[in-house]
Amino acid sequence: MHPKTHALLVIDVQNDFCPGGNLAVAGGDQVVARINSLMSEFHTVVLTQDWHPADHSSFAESHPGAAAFSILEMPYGPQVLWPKHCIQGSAGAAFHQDLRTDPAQIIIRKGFRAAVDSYSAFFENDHTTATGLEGYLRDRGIEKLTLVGLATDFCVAYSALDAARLGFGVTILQDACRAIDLDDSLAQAKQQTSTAGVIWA
Ligand code: VGL
Ligand code: ZN
Repeated sequence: MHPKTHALLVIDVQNDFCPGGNLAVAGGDQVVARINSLMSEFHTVVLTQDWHPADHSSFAESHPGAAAFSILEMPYGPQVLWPKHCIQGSAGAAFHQDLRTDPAQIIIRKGFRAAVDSYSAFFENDHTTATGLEGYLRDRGIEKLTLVGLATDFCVAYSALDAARLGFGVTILQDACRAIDLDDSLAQAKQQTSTAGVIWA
């Protein structure tokens, strides 16, 4: 068992990021068993859920003529346009059916504002709007985080980067994550997070 000051943060293990889903990550379902067993090692388990309205601005479908996986300049910076995914209340937004959810003491939903995406579990992509997770973790005396889930190079990496900048000790367990790897995004994510002090284990 890890000390009580060390929490497990499980990012977006949802059907749309698993094979057959609308934004399927290769091998996304392969992380479930490992994450389930890791949950038994932590006193505090946090789950996150990507949770978009149907007209979300990060969807290519919201921008007529725009191709999926192209980049659009938004008021808050460049944004990848994704296929529609994780629509609030849909089967695609549900957690993978085999993921243990009972050990989770809080589920953080993100990306529910149509105008701004949220890769990170801490801040939306404008880098200023907070989800409240920082306050929750600090109130609970959490100092260290282990991150797992989907996708390594987007929501896991952005969450890790913010957590490290906020002063948490952060480890990403690579074998419990899977990546989208768009245009070298995995290598870039590793580089950027490592510079911020994130440990890739
Ligand atoms: C994610 C792209 C869009 C993720 C979420 O969970 O990594 N990626 N929305
Ligand atoms: Zn999303």
